[in-house]
Amino acid sequence: MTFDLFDALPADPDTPPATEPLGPGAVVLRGFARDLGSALLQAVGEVSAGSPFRHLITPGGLRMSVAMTNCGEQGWVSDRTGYRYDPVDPDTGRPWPAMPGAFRQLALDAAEAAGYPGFAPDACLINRYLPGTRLSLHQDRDELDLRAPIVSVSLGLPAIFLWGGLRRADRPSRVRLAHGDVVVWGGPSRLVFHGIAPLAAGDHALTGSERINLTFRKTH
Ligand code: MD6
Ligand code: FE
Repeated sequence: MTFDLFDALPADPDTPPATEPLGPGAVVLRGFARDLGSALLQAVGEVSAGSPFRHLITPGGLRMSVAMTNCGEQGWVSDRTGYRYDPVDPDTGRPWPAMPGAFRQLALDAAEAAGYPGFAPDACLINRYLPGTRLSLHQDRDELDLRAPIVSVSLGLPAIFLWGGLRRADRPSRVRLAHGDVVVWGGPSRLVFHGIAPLAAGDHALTGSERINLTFRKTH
């Protein structure tokens, strides 16, 4: 028989619960990636040395305020012709940098902790925010397999995540995401509208004035 010493400790009223439900099939894992933060950010630097951050153009012709790059077998891109996943970085003409092992393992572990075992992402979109950068409400629906969840990792400055509903007009709730928080969602919430409110200025020990977000997807 085994028992865990920590089970006997009373809950600390000042410590928020580690897992916060967002909606059906969707959770925030508070601080899940915090200890990996500097290693993940170093790997982001290596990825962006191969495929630099860029401001994509939406099909409507607008320049996105978020700067993006990708790693893995597929990368999410947008241009005047639409949104797509592409195995080749259109800016370099080469495949996207490989997904670092630490990224793949974190995505697998976070998905499992949220109830989605065996998550095998083939794409990691990396978003970079500076003060004022925002991401308007959208659905992630360019992936062929909508049964797989999405795992989203927040690093650096905190942001307000807008969590809406299945209709664009549904009024979003506001959820603060801090360095190391991981959001996992799938199932009935997979097509929920979501976004990021304009980033507030700040100074983070690891990223200075930036927020970095990693979103892992299974696209094929
Ligand atoms: C961000 N995230 O947190 C933007 N999409 O910077 C997303 O758009 C997103 O966090 C799908 C699933 C999780 C996400
Ligand atoms: Fe999204």
